[in-house]
Amino acid sequence: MRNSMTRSVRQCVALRAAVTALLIAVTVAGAIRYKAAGQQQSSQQANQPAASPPRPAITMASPEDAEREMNNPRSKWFREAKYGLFIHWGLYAIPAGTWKGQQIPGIGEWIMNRAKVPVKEYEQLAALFNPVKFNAEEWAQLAQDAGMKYLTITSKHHDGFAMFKSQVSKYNIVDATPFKRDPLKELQAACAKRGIKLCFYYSQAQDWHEPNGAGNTWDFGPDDQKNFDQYLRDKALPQTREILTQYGPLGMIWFDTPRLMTDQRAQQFTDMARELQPNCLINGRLGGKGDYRSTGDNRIPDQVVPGVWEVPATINHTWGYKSYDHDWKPPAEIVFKLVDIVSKGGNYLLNVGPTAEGVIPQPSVDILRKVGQWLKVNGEAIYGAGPTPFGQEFGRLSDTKKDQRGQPVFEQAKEWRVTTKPGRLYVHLFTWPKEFTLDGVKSKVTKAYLLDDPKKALKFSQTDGKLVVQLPDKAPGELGSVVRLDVSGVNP
Ligand code: FHN
Repeated sequence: MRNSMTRSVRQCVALRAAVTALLIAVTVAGAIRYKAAGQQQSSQQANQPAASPPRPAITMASPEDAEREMNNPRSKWFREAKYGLFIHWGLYAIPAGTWKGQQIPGIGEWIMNRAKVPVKEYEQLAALFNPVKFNAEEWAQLAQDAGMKYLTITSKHHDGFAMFKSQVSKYNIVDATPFKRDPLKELQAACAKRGIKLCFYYSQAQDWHEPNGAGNTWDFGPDDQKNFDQYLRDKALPQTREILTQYGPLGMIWFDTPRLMTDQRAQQFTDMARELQPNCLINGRLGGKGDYRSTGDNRIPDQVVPGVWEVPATINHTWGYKSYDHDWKPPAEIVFKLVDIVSKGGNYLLNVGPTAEGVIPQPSVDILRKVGQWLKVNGEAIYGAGPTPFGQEFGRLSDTKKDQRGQPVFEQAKEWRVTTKPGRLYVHLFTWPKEFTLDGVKSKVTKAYLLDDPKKALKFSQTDGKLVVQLPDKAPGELGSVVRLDVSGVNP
């Protein structure tokens, strides 16, 4: 084990420069195309079969922009939080993936679009929406037990239905359903009690309920023949004002799929948010510049990405509840992804899709709680932690395998990751060698121990930048164990 790990680390060091150079070239070239596509990749994915070439996970920022993102006081809490709960909840939880007896392929919250359900039919779901089991305290408590520091919930998704009391449109949960309660109000109180930052998703461009909103071509014809500015004026902007004024301080507004959005249109939202809540973050999918960037859905970059960014991700394969999607990612995979993302400099926004009764499916609850237990022990290596100073641990470009564009495929390695804080390196181990060898550690290691057993110092030696840490026979953590290295001097 030791030899193979040492060998693979050495090989990786040798290849690191070449890999990085190639990756930057690939990513930057792809990023230009991605930008031109207006960050609509995921909705395109939702509409297109697999034929189009793979896109890079994220738009790269210029060094100046990345620096600006990192120094933005508004995003300080976000840069430290690292892990948030995404909740997609709306009328689509009623059909739960099935329309008129047919299972509709794709993500659950897109059912109206995928099955081309006319507005007049879809809106009848509102009269059936009565999530009597919804309990804001339980949801916020779950986020807390899971170790998540912020909660981002759909206030209005593309179906156009507001999950909050709105004066702008009667098509909202208080006025149009037998439930009559405002779940976002209840969540505001429950999150505030626990110090969880409340954030609202708002679909600013797609609104399949409105004749002039983007996206509904089956009822209202092509988007380019719509009066999109009127839709913005009559619904999206005034509803954005409502969510910015009715729920106290928000952590952020999470806009999405900026179809038809121009810089000028986006600026109206930005101006409103800055005026009403100067501390509220704007994510990267408004259509103009946000406070940080989102990756594509479920897309984790291959290497460290400078700046501030977030990976929105599903826990199964859908965002909105689908009764027959039981393919849950196990806790070990979620922990690995969380560590992987943090070691590359990002945040992880992990989604659950509650049912029409207001219940978060039990398997997702169990998974989140298990990851939360891991974070109780190892959280200091995640919250407020920075990316790795190494990079060889991520894997390498294949010598033989090529993707559809003829570019070498990145072969991910999963043995270990590193996160950092000033004076500390956290080595996350996902396999368990007898001793862990790390080349290229220039600063002096003064102490080593496992976060599972902080009182027991681990033996180590360090010669010419090569560090060897002796490990106990058995891994203490079921989902991954973390060795903390205290170092003096500059990392690594
Ligand atoms: O179309 C939406 C989708 O339904 C979901 O909300 C995701 C979450 O990131 N965003 C869009 C696709 O990227």
